[in-house]
Amino acid sequence: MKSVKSKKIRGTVVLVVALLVLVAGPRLSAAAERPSSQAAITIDNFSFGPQSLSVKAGTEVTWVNHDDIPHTVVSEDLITFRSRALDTDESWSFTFTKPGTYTYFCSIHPKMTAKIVVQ
Ligand SMILES: [Cu+2]
Repeated sequence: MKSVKSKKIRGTVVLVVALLVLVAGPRLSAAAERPSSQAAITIDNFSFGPQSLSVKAGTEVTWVNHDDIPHTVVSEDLITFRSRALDTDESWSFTFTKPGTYTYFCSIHPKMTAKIVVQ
């Protein structure tokens, strides 16, 4: 009789573990897809601040335009990232997944440049 009882307990433990995997599994994988951290860049008086920002791979960087004229955020190679024109107080985000140095500029005012260093 004792062995039947312990089998029952073992069965319950297996069931609980299986339920935990079912419930927690999708949440764990969703967490892995989310940016690991976040950083912000302010656009003010025709400049990006900070001019140079170091982040870890997986960081979501958000630019906010505080000027009263539109600006854009465009990677130097014109391909890696390219925002729409951001009006006053509008923001735009990009998640950097690969290490490297990303120089970018405003396509409306090309003298506005800055860089993101991804580690
Ligand atoms: Cu601009």
